[in-house]
Amino acid sequence: MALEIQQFTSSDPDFWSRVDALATSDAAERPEVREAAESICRDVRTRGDAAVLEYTRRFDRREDVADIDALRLSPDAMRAAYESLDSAARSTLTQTHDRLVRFAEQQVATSWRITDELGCELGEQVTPLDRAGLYVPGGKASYPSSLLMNAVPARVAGVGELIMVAPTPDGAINPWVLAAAHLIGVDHAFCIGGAQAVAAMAYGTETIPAVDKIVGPGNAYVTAAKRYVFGTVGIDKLAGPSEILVICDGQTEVDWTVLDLFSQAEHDEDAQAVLVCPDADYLAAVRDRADQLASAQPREAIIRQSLAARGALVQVDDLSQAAAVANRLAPEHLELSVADPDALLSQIRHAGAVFMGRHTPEAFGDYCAGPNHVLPTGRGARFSSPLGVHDFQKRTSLIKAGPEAAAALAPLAGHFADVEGLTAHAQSARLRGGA
Ligand code: HSO
Ligand code: ZN
Repeated sequence: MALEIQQFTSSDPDFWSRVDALATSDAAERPEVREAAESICRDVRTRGDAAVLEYTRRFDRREDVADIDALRLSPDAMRAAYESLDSAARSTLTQTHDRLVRFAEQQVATSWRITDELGCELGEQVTPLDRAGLYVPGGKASYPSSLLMNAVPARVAGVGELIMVAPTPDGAINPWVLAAAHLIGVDHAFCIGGAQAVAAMAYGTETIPAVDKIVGPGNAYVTAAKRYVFGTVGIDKLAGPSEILVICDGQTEVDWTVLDLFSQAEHDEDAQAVLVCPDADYLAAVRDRADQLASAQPREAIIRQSLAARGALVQVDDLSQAAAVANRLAPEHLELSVADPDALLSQIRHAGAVFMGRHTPEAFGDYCAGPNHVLPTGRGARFSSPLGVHDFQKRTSLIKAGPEAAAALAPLAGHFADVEGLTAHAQSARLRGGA
């Protein structure tokens, strides 16, 4: 079977429109999904536990559970899952956890204060959120790595309480998810999912505590629900399909490049893998080899579908043009598979995470390098950043004026207030000015 993937070159007259066409359009949410998610949210808001229980029994086929308490995951169950891992598994989990913690610790923002030239003290007080809700997807995207990626920055930020929800269709849950929850020290965990879990954490129910921010990826209903409850609570981002863009100079082992593309394509049929390279022979070699290697992959069907639907081999004039393509697409993951990645990095402006040099596959970042794998998708890297400690901290502004600073600020505030016609503002300011 020949590998199906589109290929085009910079000599094509419509080169840039073909590049643009690779971008994920923020696929207009299907109205029926949005309506269903919103009606579930409203129902949970009014009926609380009873509604959550009903939806869980129905959607997760949990007719076996009689009340919400039966959906609570006990700390003992989480500890037992952790303790029944073999030592290799435990060591992988803890080493990874510790690497993520060390990276996150670099991100902690601290309160600050300065005294300006008027003698006015100014600053910011940084505080962690009181409570965060972690959504752990079930089914094919139930990744223990994602639980760590979402929970570690929250813990490092000093969030007071972590509430975890994870759907358990037919009662099944990934034991590594439970073990990771133990390692993190999740405070409350419930076997619920979907829009009902998002609503429960946003509004609170008799049993499920209301949180201040909900993070973690989910299916279309979860995303629609997150969009709906935003404002009542914070949310991290609206996750779209995952993407990788590999820039290669044509000197990397062909198999390395092929498997890097596959590593993204295997996530799901909507995932995107793009290779940008100035060397036509290399692109041809990748195409041939990808076809052979795909046949040996357990997830061959997903890989082939994803490459056929959204993948591309793009031939450019040189590495600078490759950087321009990357900036245009602002990919979630960008590999610089070239001899001098630092030189090329200086031309990169928009990417969620950059993997520098031939020995740095995206898979390192997906699991254990340290940085977060929750990244902006769908060109979001133009304006947003990876999930991090800052998502779980907030800042409060501080202003402290004594008599001298007040005397200096009063005329400025007073003048502005006059212009805006706000007399009480003007008087309030000038009373402090001593004039
Ligand atoms: N590449 C995925 C993250 C992931 N990979 C989880 C493996 N497990 C989205 O960035
Ligand atoms: Zn991945």
